[in-house]
Amino acid sequence: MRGTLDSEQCVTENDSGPPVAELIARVLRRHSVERVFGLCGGHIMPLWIGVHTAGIPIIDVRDERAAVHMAQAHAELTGQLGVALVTAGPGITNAITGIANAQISRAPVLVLSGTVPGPQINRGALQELDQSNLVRSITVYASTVSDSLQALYEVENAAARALGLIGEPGCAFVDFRADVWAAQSSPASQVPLKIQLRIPTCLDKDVISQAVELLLSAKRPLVISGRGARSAKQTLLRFLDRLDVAYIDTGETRGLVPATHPAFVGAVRSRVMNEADVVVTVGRRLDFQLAYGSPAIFKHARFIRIADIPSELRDNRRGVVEIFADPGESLDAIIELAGNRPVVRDRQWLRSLRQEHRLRSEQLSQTMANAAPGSDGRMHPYRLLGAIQAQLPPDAILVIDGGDFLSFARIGLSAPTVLDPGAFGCIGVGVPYGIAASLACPERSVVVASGDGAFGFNAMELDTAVRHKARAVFIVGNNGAWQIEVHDQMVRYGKSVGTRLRFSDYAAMARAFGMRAERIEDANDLAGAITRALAQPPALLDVVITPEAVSPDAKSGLATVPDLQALAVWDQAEREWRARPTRVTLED
Ligand SMILES: Cc1ncc(C[n+]2csc(CCOP(=O)(O)OP(=O)(O)O)c2C)c(N)n1
Ligand SMILES: [Mg+2]
Repeated sequence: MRGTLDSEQCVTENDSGPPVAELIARVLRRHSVERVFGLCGGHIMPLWIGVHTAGIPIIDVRDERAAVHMAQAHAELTGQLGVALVTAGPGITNAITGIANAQISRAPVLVLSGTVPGPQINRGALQELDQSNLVRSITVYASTVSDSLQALYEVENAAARALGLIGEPGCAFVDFRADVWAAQSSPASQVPLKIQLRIPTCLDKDVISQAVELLLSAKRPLVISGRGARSAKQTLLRFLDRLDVAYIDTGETRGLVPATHPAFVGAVRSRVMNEADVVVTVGRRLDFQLAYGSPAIFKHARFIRIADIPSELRDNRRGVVEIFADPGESLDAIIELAGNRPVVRDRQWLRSLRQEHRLRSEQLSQTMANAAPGSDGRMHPYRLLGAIQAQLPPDAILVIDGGDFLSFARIGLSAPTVLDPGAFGCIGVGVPYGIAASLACPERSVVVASGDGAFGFNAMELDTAVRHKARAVFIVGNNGAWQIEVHDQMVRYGKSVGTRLRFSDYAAMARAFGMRAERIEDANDLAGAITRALAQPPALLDVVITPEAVSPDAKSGLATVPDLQALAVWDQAEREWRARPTRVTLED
């Protein structure tokens, strides 16, 4: 079940027809929109004021891109619609990165805007742009409202589309001709809508039974979760317990299954992908992070794919069993049908995976505690990450961002909820995600760990954090460079070009906005500074680290963009597999 939309009572029979802007504000309120992220402008002013009058807080930002990133984080953390309100022309072009990121993440985000009044179309009007056409290829729905009668319908429809009530979830876009805002919404536009749309789960017993047979008889089963599994945490845990499988997560569901769970073998990801004989994807696309499901990497696997949207059901690699239904209900049905029947497992394999995973995790903890500084005397990023992890509250929301620093953080930090730049590689999300997370979950600590380059994109939003009392702690891994790119350039071209920054004083920058901030250059000062920051957010720690540390992503060749696969080693495996005289591509 993905929720319902109900706009009854947005308007009443006695209502003589409020102006469109007011009507839309009421619709948003009716749909429990908790806050709207945006940046004001004349083309949206009536709705901006209407939203405020309707009692919905507005989080006013410094760049529209940040507003959409915040709406996305809000949506991902609450499961509710995230709403951004941005103005015409450059307001939209600034928002494009956020729109594309939300769409690729399948996050339910509604972007509302205004555009030139009808009588001025094509006459060189201020901020004129064919906005809905521009964003159509990166949204699930894009439409321009020129007629007040369509206003309610369009917003309802776009919200339903964003939430995935009638298809893939993602970013939906509606803009309004500015002359429509003030138009009275006639009774015809006020027909109370009660949309209770959802794709009913209709589990096919035969298909569930095929999944059960395949799973029970698998020797080396692996489960991988993604976006679609987020609402099925408890069922997923029961599934892992009952069926005695190996499990890896991905950025989309990091933290969903605690790193301490016996099924979790994230430290031996490549090995388990190579060796599994049955792979269950739960609401997860087989994208570049999962080697496109290629038989060159998943060498022995048959797939069971479970998803409630097509893009997570049959992309890249078909399943021998495909369950198109709510992931939680599907896992439940499998558990129930499996009953008490025994599983056939390669126990030695599971044991050795767990052992290797444990060993590597222990080695990592050692490295994090002791990693030596660079020849420049600056601390290793692992020392910083170790100090953060040591004080991270158990309920923390963690936001990680950057190049090398993201790669180190992905491995070195864990928390029950983790947000990162995602499959779009959208660096710069850290600050806005952290702000939205603090506002959405004020009872939880929020820590943003970002590379200095990634931090810079939306650094101005520190001002937004202060103004809106977003209680996040921002930690900058300051290595004075776009370092993962420096590494790639040095290895492949023997020189670095346009990739060095300065070890700028980001603490001074934060203080300029009225935020508590410290700059740290000595690892011995970390613990005290982190304690102080956590005690009094919002706060920023600017931590100088060595650029010499080579991250796992730099080593794996992610930054070099190989032709066939994302990682050099997978690329090589794919090449060899493709060169083989006979390839088996069809599942039996
Ligand atoms: C918007 C955008 N621009 C550029 C890139 C390419 N890119 C990926 S990581 C990275 C370096 C990030 O630098 P920083 O945040 O300082 O992390 P570091 O590698 O230095 O640890 C760059 C430029 C990208 N993914 N997205
Ligand atoms: Mg950097």
